[in-house]
Amino acid sequence: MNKNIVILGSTGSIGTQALEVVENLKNINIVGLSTNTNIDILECQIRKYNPMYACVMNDEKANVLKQNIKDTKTQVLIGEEGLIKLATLDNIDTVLNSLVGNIGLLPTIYGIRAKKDIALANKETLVSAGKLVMKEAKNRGVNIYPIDSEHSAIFQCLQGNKHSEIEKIILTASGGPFRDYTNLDNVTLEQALNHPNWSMGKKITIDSATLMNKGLEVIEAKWLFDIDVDKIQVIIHPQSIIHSMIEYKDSAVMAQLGTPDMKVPIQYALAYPNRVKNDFEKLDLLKHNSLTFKNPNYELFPCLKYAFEAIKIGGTMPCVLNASNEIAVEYFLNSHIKFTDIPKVVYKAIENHKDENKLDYTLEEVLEADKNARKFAKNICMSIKNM
Ligand code: MN3
Repeated sequence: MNKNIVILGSTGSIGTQALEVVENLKNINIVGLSTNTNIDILECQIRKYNPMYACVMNDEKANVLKQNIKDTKTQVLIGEEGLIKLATLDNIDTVLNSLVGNIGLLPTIYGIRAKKDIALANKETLVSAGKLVMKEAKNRGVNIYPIDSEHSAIFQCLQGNKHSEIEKIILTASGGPFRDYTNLDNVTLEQALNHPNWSMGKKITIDSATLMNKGLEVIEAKWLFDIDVDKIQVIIHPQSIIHSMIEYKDSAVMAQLGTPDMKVPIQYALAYPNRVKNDFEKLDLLKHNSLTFKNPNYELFPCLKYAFEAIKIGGTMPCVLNASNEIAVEYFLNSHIKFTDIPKVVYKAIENHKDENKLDYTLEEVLEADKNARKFAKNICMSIKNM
């Protein structure tokens, strides 16, 4: 059976790999693609896949693209409105959301409301509003297929087993480029961008270096798999061969292994429940002398600690954690603040938000908390920058 999909964020790391997967699967039609500003790559994709629609976040770039692809039938949409239109098109089955950051939230929510299945790489969506997103999905009978490698692993380990018999989830982390460091005061942007195992976009690479990525994934796992955070254990596994595990009540542990290649979880999300033959690199365990494990250092990587704290507080606190982190990472990427300032900004934003917090929330309250946290975090970053 053919499947019609849109890929939000098709020019990024996950988006381009998703298109490779689509080529291998052969039964998938690309109806829509989108980019933030990368219209040259998007134009190549349009000429190759002939989608009905293409969306560009940036107005000016959208107009340039319109001129450049006049000879094609693809219609150009603009901005968040365009993303929402893509996510709710009548003739699509699945929205693959590989947007970066909280911009992915509304297209996911509207996609779910239009009864589209979601292949989700945008973890910020679940961090900011996991409770809402999962409730909407449940009410409408929509499936959310994880694309994050750890969550795909957990999803795979769940097949054929009972959710009620899960004892705990063991979320593995590569530990990032600084996993063996004892002091991070003088680490550089270049070092932080140099991930040892995975090749990914800049934002997630920095999040991996601070371990905020793992913190966001703890929250993502809590919502995706409806599990108490106290039952989620983070463990550093530098080789990134075991992508995560589930321990069941009978003490059996299920693990999913593979080379660190995002195309595997992307394909599983798009082909589920089928396993389709491909030519991706096979795992050769004989090339790995050992698989090792250790506890994360919560003092050196406080972002991970803050993520656990934020989800335990609940309400819009994880949204504030995520929003302030997005801003701090942006300032770090522009060399305006130091690596060790990132957790400081997040901590201040959490402290600032404490009094306003409540357990349940509406979409409007999430968007409001997000906006306020960004503004607050920007002010903190500016004061650090000008110091
Ligand atoms: Mn991951």
